[in-house]
Amino acid sequence: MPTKEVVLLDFWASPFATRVRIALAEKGVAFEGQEEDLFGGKSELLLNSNPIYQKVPVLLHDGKPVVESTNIVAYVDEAWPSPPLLPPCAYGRAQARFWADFIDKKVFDAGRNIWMGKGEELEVAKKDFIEILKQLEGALGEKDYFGGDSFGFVDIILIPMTSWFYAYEKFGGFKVEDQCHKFSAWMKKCMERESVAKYLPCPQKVYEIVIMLRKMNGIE
Ligand code: GS8
Repeated sequence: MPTKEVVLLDFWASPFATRVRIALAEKGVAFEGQEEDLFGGKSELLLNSNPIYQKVPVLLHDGKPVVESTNIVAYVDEAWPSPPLLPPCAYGRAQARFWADFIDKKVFDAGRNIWMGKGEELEVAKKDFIEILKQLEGALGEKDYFGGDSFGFVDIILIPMTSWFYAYEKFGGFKVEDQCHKFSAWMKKCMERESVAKYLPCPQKVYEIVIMLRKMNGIE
């Protein structure tokens, strides 16, 4: 059993685990990160605390596990209420949950279709990916952040995904910035935050992981 109050079962390149790191940093909560070896062998602690999915991240709060990153970020917001991440009104919260769910269902898988794709499949994957970013730009509107003036829940769910964009761009032969100006401006604004700058994985290192994943999937 971990003795620290807040322990995160982590993997540095995981955009899902990065969400939790950023959320804890925004709340000023000290935590102990335990890096998992996802390709070598998962710890007993991970297997026991997330028996259903056996995935990172897992947040252990006083030894009690919370799993699934969006669920964990919502838990962090309730357990440490200040500063709030979700909006105060019910409608704003419903909107935030809708977009978090959209991001969960769409962004990572669309990116994988790019780095796994070839020929016509790759062209379709790129088109789909840009379409998703355009839909997100629609949700952002003229606001600085998804929730309005301050960095919040949806920003935390989405920003870690962007550390994989460099790999998508390299394998897809395109630039997000050329096609989605508003999205790129939002990314840059988020990067200025200490929590994001500190915990976002290095895009070049993520690219190396993607090269490895392509090899593991038999793509050269
Ligand atoms: C996804 C976590 C996940 O895919 C969440 O927490 O939001 N819906 C979950 N974790 C990956 C690492 S990042 O790609 C993982 O732990 N994979 C190990 C495995 O699949 O065995």
